[in-house]
Amino acid sequence: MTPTGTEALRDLVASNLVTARERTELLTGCIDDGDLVRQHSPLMSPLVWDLAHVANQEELWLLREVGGREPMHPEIDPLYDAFEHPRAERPTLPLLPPAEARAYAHEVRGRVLDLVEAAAFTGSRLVTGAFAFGMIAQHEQQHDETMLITHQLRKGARALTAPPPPAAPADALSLPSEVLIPGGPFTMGTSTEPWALDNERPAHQVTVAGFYLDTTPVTNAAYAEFIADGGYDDPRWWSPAGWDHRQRARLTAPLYWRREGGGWVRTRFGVTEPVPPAEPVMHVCWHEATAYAAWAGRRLPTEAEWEKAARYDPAAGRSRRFPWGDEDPTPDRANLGQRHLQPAPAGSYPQGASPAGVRQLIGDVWEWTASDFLPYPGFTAWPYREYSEVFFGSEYKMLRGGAFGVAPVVSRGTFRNWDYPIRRQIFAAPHPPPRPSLLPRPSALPPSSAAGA
Ligand code: AVJ
Ligand code: FE
Repeated sequence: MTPTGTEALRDLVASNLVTARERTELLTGCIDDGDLVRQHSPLMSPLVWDLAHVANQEELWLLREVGGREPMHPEIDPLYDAFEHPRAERPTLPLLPPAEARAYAHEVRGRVLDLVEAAAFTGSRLVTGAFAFGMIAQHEQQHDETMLITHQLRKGARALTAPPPPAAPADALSLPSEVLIPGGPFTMGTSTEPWALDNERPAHQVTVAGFYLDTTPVTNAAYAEFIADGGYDDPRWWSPAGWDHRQRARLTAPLYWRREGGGWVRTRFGVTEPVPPAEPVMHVCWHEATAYAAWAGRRLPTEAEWEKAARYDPAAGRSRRFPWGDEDPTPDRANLGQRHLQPAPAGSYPQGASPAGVRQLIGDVWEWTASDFLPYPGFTAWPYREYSEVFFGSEYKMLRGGAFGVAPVVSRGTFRNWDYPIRRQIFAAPHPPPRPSLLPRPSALPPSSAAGA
């Protein structure tokens, strides 16, 4: 995504807006109106809210801010302001019904495409490099992932289908189990990526000690060993807050897992099947990920460690956009964009490996890190405080790397996601904890606050 020239930017903007809308239409078109207005979980909005919210944000930022147009329906703005109404309350609001929400989204989009035709992408900071347009394409895709999570929470017959990912490559089982990420300084964050969001900025130097990292995500098989070994019943592996939550919420296995016969089955997008052993584990909260890591004799990586492993190229001595280099994601490098409805087996995507040989850092599953959501030194909220700044603090834990449901436009080595440590509905996993016992200099471990320090 390094476009030059106005025409190239126009094409880039248009294609990203169209791709996002096709996905929104898929997610909102494969179920009936009842399922669009129903709340499938108190954690999530009704899907029809996401649809009109996406359109409303597009109208606010592109038609009003950039285009200087008058509001189309100012009376509906408060309904779709995420800060006015928590998700649990949204079903009780006088929301636009499905047909009207679709018409509103369609109307906004038509006017936006007219604006793109005439735009020069120079002048204000908001339009330079088409930032606001990229932000809105990313926003729609982020809500598409949210809608995918809602689909997974929804009870009932399968509505979505996609081909499975390719089988694991022949060398997946013979990879070294872990590799050394060398210690030293590296550049974290970015000041140059044109569509990077405020919390990814600015680029700054961070020093991490050397550490070992698994070459693949944690598999269902490995996680099932933790369960079989009594991991959920042993407070030794859990932090006090984690143990308290495990007791209260009666956690015994990842969300969607159920014992059947001698093994485990799980339900995904309306289909129940045996848990596939080689697939990366998902739907564990930060407390479970942390406990798993402790049981394995490890800990979760800090956010800085994760980003160094994913971006730093020791040969060139610099941080790159992705584990494989600076080129955009392609289907042979990463499982992104809801092309499949599941992560690929551990050891997949050799073309997407990092310089040290770590696979699947980008795509497949979000990875919980040990770090809190903190601003980088020199952070400034832009273009709105409610994207990142209001969430900074120790309440949220950082997720990195993106899952199979993350679109390429939202995917890069600097992208930062966050959620509460008790959340399990997201497509997240404990990949890949360093092994402190193998560290070259255990005393030199970074403090857990190293990220963004
Ligand atoms: C970055 C995924 C935490 O969904 O709450 C969507 C993204 N921000 N609309 C969220 C977002 C505003 C955000 N996350
Ligand atoms: Fe939003």
